[in-house]
Amino acid sequence: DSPKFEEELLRKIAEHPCYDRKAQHKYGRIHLAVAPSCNIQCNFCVREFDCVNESRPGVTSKVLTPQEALEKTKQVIADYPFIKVVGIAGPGDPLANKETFETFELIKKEFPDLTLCMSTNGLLLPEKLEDILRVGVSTLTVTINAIDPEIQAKIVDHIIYHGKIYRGIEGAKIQVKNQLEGVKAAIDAGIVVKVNTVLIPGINDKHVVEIARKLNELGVYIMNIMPLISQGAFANIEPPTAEERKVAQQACEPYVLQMRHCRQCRADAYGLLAQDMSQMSEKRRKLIKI
Ligand code: CLF
Ligand code: SF4
Repeated sequence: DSPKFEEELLRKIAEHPCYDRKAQHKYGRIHLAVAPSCNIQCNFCVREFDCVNESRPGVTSKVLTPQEALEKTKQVIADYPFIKVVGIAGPGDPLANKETFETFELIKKEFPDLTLCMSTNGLLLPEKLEDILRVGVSTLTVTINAIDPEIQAKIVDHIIYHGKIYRGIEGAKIQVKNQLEGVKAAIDAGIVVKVNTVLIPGINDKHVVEIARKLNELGVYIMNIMPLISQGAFANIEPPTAEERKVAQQACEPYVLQMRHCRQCRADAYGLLAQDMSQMSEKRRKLIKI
């Protein structure tokens, strides 16, 4: 709680392209796709794609080893010094992969000034918080699509927790509890938390304000309401219209700051948010040997 710590966090927010709308045109992020495994099954997820809680479907990002991820970061940062954030967001759940922590340790040693960011489904957040803090993550995204287990049970088919499969409401109760406890503990420990909520018409669209109220209570910094990408078990649910999304954001805004510039990045995206350089020309890729 020292003033210096506060000052440092404010700087990190001001230089984070997802946390500060103004930063998106000035500062970039690099995602390192080192985390292929996932411990839950969301009904909108098709695992040939990156985790849809923080990305859009495409081809799954190529998984890198921690060492390869460090090399890639060195090359990219040399070319794009405006990148201030190193994030791990998949292709699966970062907390379900030990490589996530190995990678952050390597990055922190080499680039102590960069902000370390992570996006997770939150199932393992309470038990992994100590590791998250140890490796120096300061901005954390948790995808919370419901705080009511009855609704959550419609969104996630099952979870795998401590080696056991829990389906439906039983799994939903464990996940929601861990997400909320984990978010609270992370904020208490000084991490700046963002929450992603996938807006699913007919499932959680009437529930998002209740989520926002809870986020306010917990001290979440910013909420990102993302449109459903209709696939998997939810292939028949129409995604929300831009207008429906806007209405949801407006309803939540009194409780928690709204992010409206999300690009649903790939797990291996880098550069400015507006220019997903992982999808740039082959020529350019070859040039920087990625
Ligand atoms: Fe990546 Fe996510 Fe960190 Fe940003 S993305 S882990 S908070 S550095 Fe940003 Fe991309 Fe939207 Fe994510 S625009 S998908 S919100
Ligand atoms: Fe898929 Fe991400 Fe859900 Fe895991 S957390 S099932 S990778 S959308």
